[in-house]
Amino acid sequence: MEQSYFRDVVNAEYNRKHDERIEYGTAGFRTKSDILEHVLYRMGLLAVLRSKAKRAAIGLMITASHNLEPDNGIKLVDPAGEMLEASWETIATNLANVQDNELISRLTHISTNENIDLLVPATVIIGRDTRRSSPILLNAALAGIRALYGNVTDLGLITTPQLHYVVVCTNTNGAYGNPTLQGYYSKLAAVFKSIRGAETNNGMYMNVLQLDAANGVGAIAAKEFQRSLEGVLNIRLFNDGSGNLNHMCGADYVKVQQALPLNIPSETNVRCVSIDGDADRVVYFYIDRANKFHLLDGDRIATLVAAYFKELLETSGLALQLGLVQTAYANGGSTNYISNVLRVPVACVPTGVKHLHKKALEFDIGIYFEANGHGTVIFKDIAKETIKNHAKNETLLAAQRVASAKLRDVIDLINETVGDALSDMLLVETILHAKGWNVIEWERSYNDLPNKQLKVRVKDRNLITTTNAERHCLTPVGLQEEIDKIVSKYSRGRSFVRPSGTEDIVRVYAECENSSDVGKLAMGVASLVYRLAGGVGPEPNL
Ligand code: G16
Repeated sequence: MEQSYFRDVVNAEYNRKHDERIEYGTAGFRTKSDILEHVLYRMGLLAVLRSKAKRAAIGLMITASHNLEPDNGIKLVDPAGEMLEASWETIATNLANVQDNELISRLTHISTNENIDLLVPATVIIGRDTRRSSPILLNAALAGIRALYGNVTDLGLITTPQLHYVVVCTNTNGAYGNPTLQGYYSKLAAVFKSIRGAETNNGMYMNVLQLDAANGVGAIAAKEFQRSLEGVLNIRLFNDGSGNLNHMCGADYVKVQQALPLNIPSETNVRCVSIDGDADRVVYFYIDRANKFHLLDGDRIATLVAAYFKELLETSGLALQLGLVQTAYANGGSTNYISNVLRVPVACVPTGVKHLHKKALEFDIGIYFEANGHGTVIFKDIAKETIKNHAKNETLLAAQRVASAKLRDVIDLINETVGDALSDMLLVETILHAKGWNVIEWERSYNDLPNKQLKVRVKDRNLITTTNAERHCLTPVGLQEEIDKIVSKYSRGRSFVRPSGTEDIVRVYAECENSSDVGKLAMGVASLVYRLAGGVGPEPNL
């Protein structure tokens, strides 16, 4: 049965056109768009097998998220809206790299090894971002799905988190929400409005927000919210698709450069927000009276959310376990605040929301955010049940009742499947409104340590290996010792290096107490990477 089932998969149009090896990285396959066609075709094939294996709909998202326009990529979304299971990442990498004449035998091998019943019907839900290369790559993926007789729901232009949302809604028969874009918009907008109530402003909180949409697909979603929330939250939209994708704008640019994105007017103390190219990351920022730029990144969002949930749990009298997950990029100031002031348990895992999500599942309420603004909150089913039942309890005191109802309602504002820039933004706005805070009061909770990120080009970034949630470098041998020597010269200094899983570079992170030293520290470590790990091109500089 198996060999013959795969007989139609050989398609000369989607043969490999180069021999470059490609890996399923931090967030799927991601590289120059012109070498991806055969990979997309093969991922169409694989998505069908994954759907049969799980007897559920699978998602395929065509995007390179924060990368610049010439790149593209693809990631698979598992049935509960989570990232593809790790063991299938290896399967995906192997399938993407086999020679054309081995394609049938590799597919046969996967189906035997994974015990897949090929008679089970398959459904693949597919979406794409606004890159020029996305339609061609979409055709390749569709050809792959059809070659294995899979059913397709093509959602067209869609943000990554919207695709995750539709996948989980489809697989839960609508229990998580209506499996359409309209379902997504109306669920979030309705709950946002109902929590906010009639008072659109509160205390120092003003309902005006400047949004930089990175010229990406998120602009389409932002326009929907701009329309449906008018008067409740007034969104001024910039970089709405007419300029270059992620070019000097968007969440990654703002986070790494710690600078205003293009086109955002520099208005004193006005709350601004940047999302990235596929709207799964969000950071806030503002310009103060002295024209100084202030960043409120994923760490700030995580701490704001954690403090809010902690307060609601305490007031409502619920004993649910709250936990927060970060990565090595989390600013030392935030980790210190979470552990010593909020007293919420905090865990550190490797980069990639797949790792954070998995760890967050261990808590009743797990909050996870990368410093780059990628994150969400997830709830155990039992925690949701407990909250719902508690809110119904008629013997509660008034304050307990109000807090329990808020907890119950806010769950619906959160896209639990994966980090969702727009849902996260609505959550932040809800919390700031509830507290009556402007952006300055939000920032007051703790001080960030000055920090800097650099990128270093090397011949082969995979020569750098790390351990201890990427905080310690194992190879090249000797590099970590040299990093330690430099770091020891700086008060509260910390630095680490790791190969990126989405760009062909090594990332360097550094932080220390003194802002005038942080550039020197980052440069010192970047030069070490350049010298000891095979740097290519010009030496790194600030
Ligand atoms: C992706 C991942 C994030 C990760 C980022 C950078 O984000 O989803 O978890 O932090 O890449 O990863 P790396 O440092 O390995 O390049 P996005 O928004 O680009 O999909």
